[in-house]
Amino acid sequence: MKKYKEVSIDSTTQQMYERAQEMGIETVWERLEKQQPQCGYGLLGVCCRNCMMGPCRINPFGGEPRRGVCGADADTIVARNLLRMIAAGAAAHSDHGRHVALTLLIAAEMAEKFKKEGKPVLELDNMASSTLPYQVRDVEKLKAVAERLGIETEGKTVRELAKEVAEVALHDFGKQDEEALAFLKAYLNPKTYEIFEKAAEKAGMPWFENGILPRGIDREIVESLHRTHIGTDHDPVSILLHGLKTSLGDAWGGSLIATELQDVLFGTPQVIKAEANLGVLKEDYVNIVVHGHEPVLSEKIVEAAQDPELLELAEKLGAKGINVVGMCCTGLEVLMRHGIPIAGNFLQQEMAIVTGAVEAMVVDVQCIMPATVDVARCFHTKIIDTSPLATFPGAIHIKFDERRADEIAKEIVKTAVENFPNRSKQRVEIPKEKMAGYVGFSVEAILKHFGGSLKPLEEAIVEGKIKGVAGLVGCNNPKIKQDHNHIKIANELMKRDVLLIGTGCWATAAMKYGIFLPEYADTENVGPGLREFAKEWGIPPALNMGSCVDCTRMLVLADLIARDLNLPISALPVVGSAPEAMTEKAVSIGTYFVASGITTHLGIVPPVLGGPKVVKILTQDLYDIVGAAFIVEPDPYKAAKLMYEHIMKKRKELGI
Ligand code: XCC
Ligand code: SF4
Repeated sequence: MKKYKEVSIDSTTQQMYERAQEMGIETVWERLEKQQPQCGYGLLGVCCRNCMMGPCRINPFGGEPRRGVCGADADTIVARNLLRMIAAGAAAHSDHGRHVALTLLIAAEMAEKFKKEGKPVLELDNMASSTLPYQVRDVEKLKAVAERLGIETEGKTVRELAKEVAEVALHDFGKQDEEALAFLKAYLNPKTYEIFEKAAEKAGMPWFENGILPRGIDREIVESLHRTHIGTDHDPVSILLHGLKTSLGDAWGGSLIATELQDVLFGTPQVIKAEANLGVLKEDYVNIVVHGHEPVLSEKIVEAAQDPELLELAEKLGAKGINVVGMCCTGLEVLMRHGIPIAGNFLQQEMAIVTGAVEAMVVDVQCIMPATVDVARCFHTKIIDTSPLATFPGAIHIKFDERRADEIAKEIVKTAVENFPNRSKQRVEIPKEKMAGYVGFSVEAILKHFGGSLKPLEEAIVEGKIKGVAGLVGCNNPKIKQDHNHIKIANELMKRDVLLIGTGCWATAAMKYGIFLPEYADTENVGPGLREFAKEWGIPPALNMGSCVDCTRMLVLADLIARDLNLPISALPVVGSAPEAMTEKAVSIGTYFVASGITTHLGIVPPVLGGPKVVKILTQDLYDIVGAAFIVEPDPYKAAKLMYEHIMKKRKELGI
């Protein structure tokens, strides 16, 4: 068993991990230990199970077997496996995006139906009626998205516009022509577009019509599975080019649609102060943890928790109120928009239950460990699964239906409230630590903060006050001490006057250590230039841009800077990093960052080392193809140095 100090730098995790050990509860760290030694073939990416002549594996030391039964070599197998990871990650993000687009469409159609039934027309036309399960909270954003897409906005009701925008989004998923995605065309600057168009030709594969421009979000994912089927694509170059294309369908399609339409439905984040870490759980309250990814659910849980009848019930049962807190990305969604506290990142999901103070963990999709059900069995906690596509054996199933969102959300909250009397008070131990921070830095909020344009930021970069911008993303991974690399890399970059923007479990990590407080700029972890800039503008030295799908906010921001300077994104002094990457989604994000022109660091070695050609393409050749590539470096200090060097190289190329 590990010592508590080995698993995390977060004292709340350490405390709860120790408690779990005392109670004999198995957690992610024990399960990882039981997996040791992990399969060397798997780690190198050289095993293939794509057909039933296999499984095959290649000798990574150059001896026999050099080929699978079909004749595929190590590079083919590694490239195929990587493409499947990208496709799965893109699928997860994009299916989330589809769900949001469908929700907007359903709401618009319901508004139309109610209108015909003679309900208040004005409210329904504006999609502001409380009879609708989902309303349009940000009409300005809806108009802005519509305008970008070239949809005529004059004289149209909110309802009509919402329907049209949702339809364009849904069309991008299923369209069959060779044109690039409508959303991509609407958001991407022409210089980067041109790079996508010419990428395949540069890589020596002119038969890729339109290069790596994604045509249909679903289509590229399906084609990934097709290409990797036995006996189809065997050239690591074309396999990886399609990987770039699929990931771009995620970036400038699925994830972008998720972010933009969530803003339309739930409001575009604005700067707001909130709190993070397990200390946000409250001893005398009904604690509900919303965990997963889709605010289509968590927004409604937050609403239902304010229902007077449910609050009354909670009081009747001895609670002071209902405390909704977040976990992982859905937590970030409600944090960004409403300042709902976030209890933790990926490796804290079991820890939250170990407090003994959680009445219900309400989950939807992605990054939810099935082990939560086992940990919950040791307490009174109920795991409630809600998505028709994610069922957890042993959980309570209250499946969500957007048309009856309010009713179901209330049922879920009621289930949690009624569980309060089952809590054993003696078995509650909530860590005290929590940290405040400013969140809500959407592109719109950043623009507003800088007085309507990115000029102040651009000038600071040109002057050298800020050397560049780093986008930090991604998960926790128990192979790395929780948050350790997130924080080290962040500090090492800020020391070198690199402004940070970030999302996902990185953002929660940063918030827990106070990095989202403006005061953090006064610490020794921030260089003088960045400190001056942060103080001048009253911002923290790192900006929380939201959840994983909100990585597209970072892309849109980079794209705006690129537009202002009339450059492709790849010319900018920007870098990306996923210091503790874990999911297939992180692989897709890393790939689309690189494809979009942002050189990106991975702190976990992805399973590619068994394919030398693949490694060369990913870490070198891509510079010539898209102007960016991967940096793989597990050591956070070395990683930060390499990222900084990349920024300085870009500055030099720009002559600044
Ligand atoms: Fe999941 Fe999104 Fe990774 Fe965290 S960061 S472990 S993907 S919750 Ni996106
Ligand atoms: Fe083996 Fe080829 Fe089948 Fe893969 S596709 S399992 S390498 S025979």
